[in-house]
Amino acid sequence: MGKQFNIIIVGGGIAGLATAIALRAPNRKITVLEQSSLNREIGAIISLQPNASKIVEQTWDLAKTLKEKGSMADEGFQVYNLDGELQMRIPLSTTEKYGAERMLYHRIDLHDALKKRATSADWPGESAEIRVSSRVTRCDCEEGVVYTQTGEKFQADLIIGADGIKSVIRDSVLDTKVRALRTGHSAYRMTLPVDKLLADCKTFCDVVDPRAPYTTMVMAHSRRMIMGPARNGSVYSIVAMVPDEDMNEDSTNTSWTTHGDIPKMKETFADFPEWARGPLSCVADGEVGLWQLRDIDPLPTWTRGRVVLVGDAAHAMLPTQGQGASQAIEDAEAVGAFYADLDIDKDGLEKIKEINQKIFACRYKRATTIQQYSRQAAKPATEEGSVKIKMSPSEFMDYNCNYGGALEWTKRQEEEMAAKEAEDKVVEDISKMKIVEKEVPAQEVVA
Ligand SMILES: Cc1cc2nc3c(=O)[nH]c(=O)nc-3n(C[C@H](O)[C@H](O)[C@H](O)COP(=O)(O)OP(=O)(O)OC[C@H]3O[C@@H](n4cnc5c(N)ncnc54)[C@H](O)[C@@H]3O)c2cc1C
Ligand SMILES: *[C@@H]1O[C@H](CO)[C@@H](O)[C@H](O)[C@H]1NC(C)=O
Ligand SMILES: *[C@@H]1O[C@H](CO)[C@@H](O)[C@H](O)[C@H]1NC(C)=O
Ligand SMILES: CC(=O)N[C@H]1CO[C@H](CO)[C@@H](O)[C@@H]1O
Repeated sequence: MGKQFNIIIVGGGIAGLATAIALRAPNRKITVLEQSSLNREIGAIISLQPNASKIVEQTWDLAKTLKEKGSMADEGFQVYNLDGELQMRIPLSTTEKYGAERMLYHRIDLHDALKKRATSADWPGESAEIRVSSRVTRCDCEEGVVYTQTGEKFQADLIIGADGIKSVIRDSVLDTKVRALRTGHSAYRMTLPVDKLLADCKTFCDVVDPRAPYTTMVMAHSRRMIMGPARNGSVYSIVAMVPDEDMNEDSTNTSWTTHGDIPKMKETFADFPEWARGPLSCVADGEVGLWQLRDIDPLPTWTRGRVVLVGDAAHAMLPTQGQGASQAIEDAEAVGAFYADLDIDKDGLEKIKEINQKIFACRYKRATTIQQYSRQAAKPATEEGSVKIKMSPSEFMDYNCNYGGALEWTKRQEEEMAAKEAEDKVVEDISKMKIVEKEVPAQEVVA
């Protein structure tokens, strides 16, 4: 047996754990450095789009584990307007079209399942080790060294920057401080027991069955509520998005997450249909969080030397498409696929740099397009003063779901590129012809 392939993953969130799973193989040592104690993963529901749920449930074989925890396949979208009228109802069984379902999980359940899959000896490949309370402060990308706050130093052949939207690894990769940007949007988040909704919130339950695996949205011009169930329909999650300036809270508080003030939240949504406001009165004080939503601009690169960025560190995005975790999982699959054949006995730094570039080239366009679309989808949903919704939630479904993994995607991109080059050549030829045409009268004028 030859040398061991030594990998450090900075960050034990969804991106970091997923990458640990994807990289697991014999003779590889994977260490995840996580700043927190990993015990306080925040609740609420997270959805995975079909391409990502396929990776998690089928490729990584976690369907059964997640089912036991109460995972639910989302059966569709329904959208109501400010008058409380149903605007559209789109049944959404994606299996036939995309080969997997859009899944709804409790965030804690998904995180736990990934953690176990990365660290348990029950799965093939060497299990990853998670070191908690290890806050990384900086990284030497060429040497492959990370330093922790407590003065520890770790060296590896490959370093994965999975340290989220405030990534410090990103700063080392780009050699500059990249700031998370305020997007002008905030979101109230709350998770209610369904039993409580059924007992205390009858007007709401008459319109929406909180146990049914359906995503419900109420869209006003600039505010919206997005809701759905998790854990076999026993809990119900509500995200209420609002532009910062429409929020009745003190928006001078620049903390990213604060305690949401229920009376102020209710004031902000006062013109919403009575049934939709019901749950806002059902929730207990202290159970509402207010998040200021931030994202980052597309980065010029995700890699330098032995380091490659994944997840929010590479492409933090607004939650309007519910794609943050899905894109993190697709990144992880890509890292696993491109590193599958690395032979650490033969391949050195040059090969690692080359693979990291391939990962970036494969993932950049798709993740960036979805990131930009998530920003665009945060824009007002109706024309000012109108109740008609211009945004169709099915619009982007095809693009979101049409992804068969990193290698397939690279092949497809290359084909598209070749097709585009051929097309550009035709366009170029045509434009040359036009220039000639235009030059003729000009010459005539001169003459
Ligand atoms: C309101 C809201 C709703 C969302 N809803 C959805 C949804 O429905 N579907 C979806 O797909 N996505 C959703 N997302 C996005 C999703 O949560 C993230 O995009 C996804 O979890 C990927 O995260 P990550 O692992 O890259 O980063 P994070 O989850 O931020 O994890 C980063 C980890 O790194 C650790 N860390 C950070 N810095 C350091 C350091 N210096 N040293 C060591 N460790 C460090 C952190 O403690 C953390 O554990 C939502 C986000 C928000 C804000
Ligand atoms: C969810 O339902 C499945 C069966 O459909 C069951 O096996 C599982 O134990 C349930 N889990 C929870 C948390 O309710
Ligand atoms: C801002 O929010 C934080 C977190 O909830 C809180 O501790 C702090 O007191 C708030 N500051 C102001 C000025 O409201
Ligand atoms: C879930 C899933 O994998 N869906 C689609 C992903 O993309 C490929 C094509 O690239 C489709 O064939 C899958 O149906």
